[in-house]
Amino acid sequence: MTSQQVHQRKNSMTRYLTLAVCQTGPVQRTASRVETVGRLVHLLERAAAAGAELAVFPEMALTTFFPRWDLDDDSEIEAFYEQAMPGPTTRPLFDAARRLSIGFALGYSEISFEEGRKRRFNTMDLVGPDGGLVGRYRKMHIPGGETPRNGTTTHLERRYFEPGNLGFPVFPFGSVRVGLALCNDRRWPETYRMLCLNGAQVVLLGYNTPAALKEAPSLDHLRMFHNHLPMQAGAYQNTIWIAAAAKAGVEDGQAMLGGSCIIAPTGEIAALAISVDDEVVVHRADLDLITTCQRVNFDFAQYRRPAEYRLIAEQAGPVF
Ligand code: CDV
Repeated sequence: MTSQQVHQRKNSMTRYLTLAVCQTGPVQRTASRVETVGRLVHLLERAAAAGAELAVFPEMALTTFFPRWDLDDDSEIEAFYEQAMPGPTTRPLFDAARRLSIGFALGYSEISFEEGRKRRFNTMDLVGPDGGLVGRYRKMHIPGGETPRNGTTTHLERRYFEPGNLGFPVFPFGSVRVGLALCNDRRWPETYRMLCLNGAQVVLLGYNTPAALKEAPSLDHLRMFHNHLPMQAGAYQNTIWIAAAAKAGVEDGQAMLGGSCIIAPTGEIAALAISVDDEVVVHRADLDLITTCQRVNFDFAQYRRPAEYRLIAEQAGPVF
């Protein structure tokens, strides 16, 4: 067997999924949905041209990150939400997925009518390469408050969204199991562990993180570190690939962090965005690395002690 044949044989035995992170620059409030969806379609085309099979867009990719504002008028607020996915203006993205034969995950603000009432969720949909819905996730960890706190950054997600009610689902994407997460979810180890225990091999994550917070300016220099740290730990400790797409650049006067990346189950950043603008980052993810990392340290079935971890599920915070 020639060395090329050995290489080809090794490749055919190794399973890969080519991932794309579609970071966006700012989406200003003045931008129309048609204009923004056009940008996303262009990013998807670039991802597909680079060989990607699955792409992820940021949290609330269709609009400005409006929870930075103290808004009361319902019609003004609901202009940021989607009542149908796909709807007339988002349909071109689904058509592009089918045309390009690429899947994607899209974060957006969702209005749904359930249990006899109108409900608002911070949502991410996973769409297959046929343009069909594969699965839906609704953000679990909703940060901020319902009213502004004096002198600190306004972050009113809890006014605009209720916590997710769909658990931490994992969906089949071809032969790969994919979980979804949104922004603040990435800071909580429970997110990754729940997705891992549900069988995820790849987690797609979208986020909107301000580059500075008035609560603690002394920590501003750590914003990027605190962005990557929990995702790298989450990937390593749960032996998963993570593809995380940020909103970046100055959006309606607020600088958004960026730092979109693809992280391996080793905890290493395999690919990283270098701009604070629309950018596509691609990496051919070696899925066999998952089992290698499991073999080295994380044979869960053998070593985990679930009976000893009951407090994690029963108690929210420390009791002194
Ligand atoms: N969109 C978010 O969930 N943002 C939060 C912060 C900044 C409140 C985050 O964890 O990045």
